[in-house]
Amino acid sequence: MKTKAIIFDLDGVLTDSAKYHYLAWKTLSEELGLTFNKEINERLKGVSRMDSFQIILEVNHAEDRFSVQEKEKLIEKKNRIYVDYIKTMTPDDILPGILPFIGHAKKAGLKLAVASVSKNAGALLSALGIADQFDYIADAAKIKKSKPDPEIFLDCAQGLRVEPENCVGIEDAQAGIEAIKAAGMQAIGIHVTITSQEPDIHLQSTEELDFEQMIR
Ligand code: B16
Ligand code: MG
Repeated sequence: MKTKAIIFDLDGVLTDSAKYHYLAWKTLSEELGLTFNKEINERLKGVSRMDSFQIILEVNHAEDRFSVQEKEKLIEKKNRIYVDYIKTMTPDDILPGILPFIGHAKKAGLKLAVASVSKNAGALLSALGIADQFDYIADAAKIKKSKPDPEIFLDCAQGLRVEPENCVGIEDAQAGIEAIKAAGMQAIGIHVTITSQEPDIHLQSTEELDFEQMIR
């Protein structure tokens, strides 16, 4: 099947903002006396803010500790910590290999989209100076189901007016790989901690992205 579009995840693919999500959740968890570590963090990749907090609470057997309003306030607090981190980000924070890969794809006439469930995606893409490189950026506020549901990837395909079978998705999270495959697309994984479905191509870093070799 001919590739007509490439759909990028943001956190962990275009830039390493995943580390700031981790640090922000760690700060909040420590304040609340909750256990939080890299293993738990892996499960939060591609998962919405509230769903992420629910996972942390579940792991700590603390599902009933806070009311809905308290949870809303706490995730807002996590977001303020995260937003402070990403304020420091610049075009220098785009991961290696991404800009040449985007350049090749555009030259070949492919459409490009961003499938991030982050409500900070617009601000982050602007800070990186690449918002205008994409033909479509999914609006996380309109996406009802977190990855591994295929909703956000199907929304991007629709936004680009390209059939899912002609799309390639690039993800760093297991939930994202499952979402891409469930959408009927080809998946490129970047340093994914694989616990179930494997991507079609698995790379250790964005530096290994090679347009000529990987996109048909
Ligand atoms: P926010 P992605 C996801 O972005 C992150 O992987 C996930 O860790 C985060 O909880 C989610 O965005 C929501 O982000 O709190 O900024 O709305 O990987 O889909 O680009
Ligand atoms: Mg990601």
